[in-house]
Amino acid sequence: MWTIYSEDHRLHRPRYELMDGELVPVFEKPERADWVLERVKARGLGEIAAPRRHGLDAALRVHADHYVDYLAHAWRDWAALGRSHDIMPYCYPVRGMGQRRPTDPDARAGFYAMDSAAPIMAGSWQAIQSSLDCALSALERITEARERAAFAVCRPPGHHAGHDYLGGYCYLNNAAIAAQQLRDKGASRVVVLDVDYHHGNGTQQLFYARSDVLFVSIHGDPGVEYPFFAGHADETGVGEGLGYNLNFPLPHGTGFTQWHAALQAGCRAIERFGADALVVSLGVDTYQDDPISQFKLASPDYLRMGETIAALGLPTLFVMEGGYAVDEIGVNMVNVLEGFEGRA
Ligand code: SP5
Ligand code: ZN
Repeated sequence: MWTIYSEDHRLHRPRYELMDGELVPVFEKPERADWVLERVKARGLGEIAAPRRHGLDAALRVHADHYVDYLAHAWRDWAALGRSHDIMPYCYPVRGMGQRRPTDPDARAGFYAMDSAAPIMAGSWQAIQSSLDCALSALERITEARERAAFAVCRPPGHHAGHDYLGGYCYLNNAAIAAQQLRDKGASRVVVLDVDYHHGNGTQQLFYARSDVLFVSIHGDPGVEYPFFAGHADETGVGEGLGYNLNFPLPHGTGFTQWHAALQAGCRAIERFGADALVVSLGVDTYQDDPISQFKLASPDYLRMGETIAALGLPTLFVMEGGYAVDEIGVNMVNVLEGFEGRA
């Protein structure tokens, strides 16, 4: 399958995030994409191509225009104050606050954030756009070149980003935008399958009231894991969307047997749904040595993950999300794709 990759991801390299009460170097770093690309080459997965520019129309189908405008101009307004460190929020509207859209740069940083883990720096917006361009260009391998599958090396990732907020290293929700694009290009029913270790709260939010996009997510139990405030099993959708949101929260220490049972249950629901196309939010932070996660998957397990996803028989777009064990991220990510292609 084709891989779509842009060098522009390097423009986004924030310095710090908060972990255990301490500022630490960001886990979501450019080397992640380097290792993935290297493995794609080493395994001869297929053609590697740069994305074409798509503009923002597709993003505006799922994100608020004032939020996208914030992403585009946040750094300019921040730098105008003479600041050179990454934009990081420190004051957030909570219950009952924050109906009014603020103009102050610090207020805006908090207003548009779910957490402090998606800093913005000078080159971020260009990288964010190139990440989305990768997803949309990879999607065209399926919708226009009529190929079975494609892989987008998206950096920064997207699945924590919601209608009007960033967070968890995510800014534009690449997978959700691709799913909406599939609908807009004629697919009647689309599935987003999220296998990242963390619940894809942004994707869930965007399709929560809709029956045309089924969201299935397997992730660390939000009772004890980020993003805490979404991803519970009783979140099954609302209104028209009731029954079209399926969460599989799993405990810390979960290994592949238990994880794969959840995937198979998710796949049965996907088959019942009768989708025309599948978008996979492909995070490999389920890996046993991931530095911020608590599942116990081993590298060969990712081959089986890919096989099981392939058995759905759907046109499939793979969108890169998390995975922070940089030594193994390439092997694990590409194992899913090779398993999918039946090459292993
Ligand atoms: C795309 C993606 O995978 N985003 C993940 C963002 C996670 N941010 C919060 C991480 C908190 C890590 N806590 C680890 C505690 C270890 N002592
Ligand atoms: Zn994750």
